Amino acid sequence: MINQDIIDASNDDFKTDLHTDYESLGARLDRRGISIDAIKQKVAGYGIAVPSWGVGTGGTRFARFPGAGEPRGIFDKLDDCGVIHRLTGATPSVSLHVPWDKADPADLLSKADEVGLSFDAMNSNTFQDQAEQAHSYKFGSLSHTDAATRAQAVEHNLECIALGDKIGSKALTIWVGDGSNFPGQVNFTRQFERYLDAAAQVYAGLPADWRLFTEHKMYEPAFYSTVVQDWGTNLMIAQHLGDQAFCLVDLGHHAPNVNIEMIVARLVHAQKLGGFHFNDSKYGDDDLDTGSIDPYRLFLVFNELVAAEGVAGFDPMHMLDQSHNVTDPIESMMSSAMEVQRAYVQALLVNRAELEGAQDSNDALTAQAALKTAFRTDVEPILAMARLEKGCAINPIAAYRAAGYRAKVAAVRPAIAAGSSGIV
Ligand code: LRH
Ligand code: MN
Ligand code: MN
Repeated sequence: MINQDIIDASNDDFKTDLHTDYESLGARLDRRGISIDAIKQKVAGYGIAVPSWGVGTGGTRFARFPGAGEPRGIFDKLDDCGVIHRLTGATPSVSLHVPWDKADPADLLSKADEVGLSFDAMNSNTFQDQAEQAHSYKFGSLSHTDAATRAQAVEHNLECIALGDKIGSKALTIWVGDGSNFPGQVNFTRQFERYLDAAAQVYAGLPADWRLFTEHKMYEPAFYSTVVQDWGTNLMIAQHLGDQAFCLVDLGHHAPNVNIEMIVARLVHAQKLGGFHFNDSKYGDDDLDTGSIDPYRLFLVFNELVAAEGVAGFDPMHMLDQSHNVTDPIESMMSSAMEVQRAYVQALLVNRAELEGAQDSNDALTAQAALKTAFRTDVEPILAMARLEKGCAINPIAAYRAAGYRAKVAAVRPAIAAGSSGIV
């Protein structure tokens, strides 16, 4: 889809400057006692999963404005995800959403092999009704008042595990929209108990080497209360279910100004941090591009993650989860994956001895300066050099545009009529 000649030609435009910039940054980091090559090696080995549902143009509950060459199904989505990884070298795996991506496991595996990807966490969907299902999720799924509806939701999650197991996935992420829209509509306690009971049935079906991630979200689609509304409830769930259960933190699922990096630290302490859905937000679950609104917060999250490296049992999975309304989704996801890498590298640059010394002596100004020094470092030459050495693009967006991929797929994928709505 994107041949090496195009990448090489694009890289020729940037190579000379990159070498100069890499050397100059290397000299500056050397003065701080940091080996630029060691940092480059770490980021070269760092991967983030992309969401299959992110390569189609998103939408809001008001409208969706489809772009050209929208993927027709999971196999086109995998092609698009392959392009993201081909150019950035940063996204070796894809997270599937079932039933949106349901397909023959052998076909999924051979397509993934063809485009050089593997499968990350599976995601179940009990927030929408499907044509063939017996019971509606209008009033909830795993926490529904009706036992048959809960059983159907449990069964669907087990089906996601069964599919995932055949394609090499090792985790299931559950997010439910269950909640209520009116005070008094539900009994908070009974609804939560029903959820716990159903989630335990899913947990019981996990293979021994799998993890179960539950994802909290403050509101939406239920606007008065949500059954798994915050990290406190999420932690209770993970602790209730057992050792294979962990909390997933979607950055967009908190109230504005909530201290997410501190939530991360608490979950690390509890040994229950399972993974992330990276995105950014201004108001709510906006699903904006990662790092587009508050890159400092993303860095602060990574500062906690780097500080926790080496802690026993600490192995969170990293995924993007965002929706693209005004950009080419492939471009947005490439740039977002690189923003995640940037935050990671900046966090690696934090002088931890200086930070801890300042913390211990209550020197707040020096402590925050230690973070700011790392955050203000332009680490782009490290990321770009890691890409170049992998045979990927120094400037993935430029190479992507030069390749004309969107026009090529638009020629074979039928245009989608305007007016359809929904998140995929
Ligand atoms: C819910 C959510 C969850 C879903 C995805 C489509 O807002 O973040 O992760 O699976 O969006
Ligand atoms: Mn999410
Ligand atoms: Mn979300």
